[in-house]
Formats: sequence, C-alpha cells, structure tokens
Amino acid sequence: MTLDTARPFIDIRPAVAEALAAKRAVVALESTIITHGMPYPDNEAMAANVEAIVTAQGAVPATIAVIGGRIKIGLSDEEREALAKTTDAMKLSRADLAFAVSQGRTGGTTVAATMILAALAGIRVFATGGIGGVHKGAEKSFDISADLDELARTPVIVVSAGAKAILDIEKTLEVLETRGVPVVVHGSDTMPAFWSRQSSFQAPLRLETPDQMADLFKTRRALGLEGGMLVANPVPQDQEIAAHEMAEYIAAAQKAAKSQGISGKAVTPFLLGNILELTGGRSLKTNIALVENNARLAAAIAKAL
Ligand code: PSU
Ligand code: MN
Repeated sequence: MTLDTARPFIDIRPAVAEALAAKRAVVALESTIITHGMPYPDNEAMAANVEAIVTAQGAVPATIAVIGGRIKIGLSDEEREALAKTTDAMKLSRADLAFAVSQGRTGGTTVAATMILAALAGIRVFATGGIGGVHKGAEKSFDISADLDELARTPVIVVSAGAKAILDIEKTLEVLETRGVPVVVHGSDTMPAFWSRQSSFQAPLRLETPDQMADLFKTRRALGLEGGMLVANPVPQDQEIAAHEMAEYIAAAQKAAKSQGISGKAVTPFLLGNILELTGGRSLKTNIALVENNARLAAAIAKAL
C-alpha cells in the first residue's frame, strides 16, 4: 500500500495481500464491465472465468469494486455474484469514487477508478476489455473519458483490446499522445478496434512479448516518466467481427442514442447494449473472448515484472 490515509477504507483479499507481500504476480480486473458492460448472467460468468484464467496463468486476480462504501481489492465469489446482480450500482470514475465511499454506496469501477485503486494497493498490471476515450462528436459534446487522463498520471499497465470501436479512435490516439501515454500494440502494426483486429490506424508502438512490455514499463519508471501505459491486444482471429461489419451496427446504435437523447455516463452502456441487440448477441461473445485474451497477456506481463 502506498498511501496510509487510504488504508481505513480498503479491504484487500488475503490471497491478494499475500501475493503482493511476496512480490508475486497480481492482475487487477475492473468491475464497470460487470455492472454496466454486460447483462446478467453473462457478466457474472465472464467475471468468474477471467479470474480463473488469471489464476491458471500463475497470477492472482484482484477484481476491484466499491461495495457498501468499502473499497474491495479482490472480491469473494459471493461478493462478485452479488455485484453482478446489483441493478443500481454506480459507475465510478475519479470524479465520484470518494462520493461512493463517503456515502456507503456500491459501484463498479471504470478503467480510471480501477487504475487509481490498483496503484494504491501496489498492483501494476490491469486487464480490461476496452478503455474509454474520445467519443464521436466530442467536438460538440466534450465527451472524453477520464480513462485517458488516468493513463497519463497513474503508473499502471492497462491491457485492453484498444479503445472501444464506438469511439473516435483517431482522436483517442491523438489525446493519448498529447498526454504522453505509450500505446503499444501486441504483435501488430495496426491499432485494433475492440471487436475487430484492425482499425484504419497504425500502431503507435509495437512489441511482441510480455517481457518487452514489462521492460518498457520499468524503463519509463527509471527515467522518471510518470503515468501508465496502454497495451492494445487484438482479439483472436476466430472471435473477431470485421470492422466493416461492426461499422453498420455502431452507426445504428449511435443514431438510436442521439434520437433518445442519451448523454454523459449513460452513453457507453447504452451503445454496448444496443450493439448487443443489433448483433444478436455476437458482440457480447466477442467482448467476452477479448477480455479473456487480455487477462492471459496481463498475467504474463505481471509475471515478467
Ligand atoms: N470495456 C468493456 N466494457 C465496459 C467498459 C470497458 O468491454 O463496460 C467500461 C470501462 O469501465 C471503461 C468505461 O472505463 O466503460 C468507459 O466509460 P466512459 O466512456 O463513460 O468513460
Ligand atoms: Mn463519457
């Protein structure tokens, strides 16, 4: 733990605390994907499966959430199941994390909030599906995810399948570059687009192995460069939905969001839910596959560190 004043608010699962004390590999997992990213019971099955994958790779999983105002670094099976069924959980980012704690509320932590709490607990690697980023039309809505600022300031490696393709990937990459965040694509010259292996944008940086990624993180710290880094891991080929096919669904979902006046925090969950329906559940299967793929890579990076 790096901040003594935070200690009274945090419960660390014994298995996670032991692994951290022994300097063994730990992988943080987020919980907004459970509370706002997928419907029940797929969310619970996904969350349990991803933890099992991290464990099978020889690392300790720590799903992070806020439950009744307590910050949880690692959930028990019962806590995870209850969270997956909670219908009124908050979606917590940097702006409202302390509100949930001070008010005794329950919430899923976004990439930003999970990074903050992982860093507090001394966890350096975190697996998710896709980060938040610059929304399409952000020049009017100003909707830019706090995930990007968090990547710039908090020293955690975030393993993702890129930015969700519902976003403006080009503008998201521009903001990450401006804020000094390395974006490393795993084994490809092309930036992935969440459900698809390819976007129309080049990989800012490319590395092949978990060791190389761990080395980059260590080198950045040795040079005094603050902040995290984003690893973009393309979804496995047999699970992807091609970008040209997704483009149609994304455009239709965006149109629905606009006509229903969806804004703010509700945008991402609405679009994901809408795309799930439009694809007849295919997008959800791909989403689950890519999270599992990211958990595998994250565990390997955590071990290399
Ligand atoms: N990845 C997924 N599903 C999700 C999310 C990511 O596969 O639901 C969540 C993450 O928690 C991310 C959040 O931080 O969506 C971004 O929300 P916003 O665009 O409102 O910042
Ligand atoms: Mn937003």
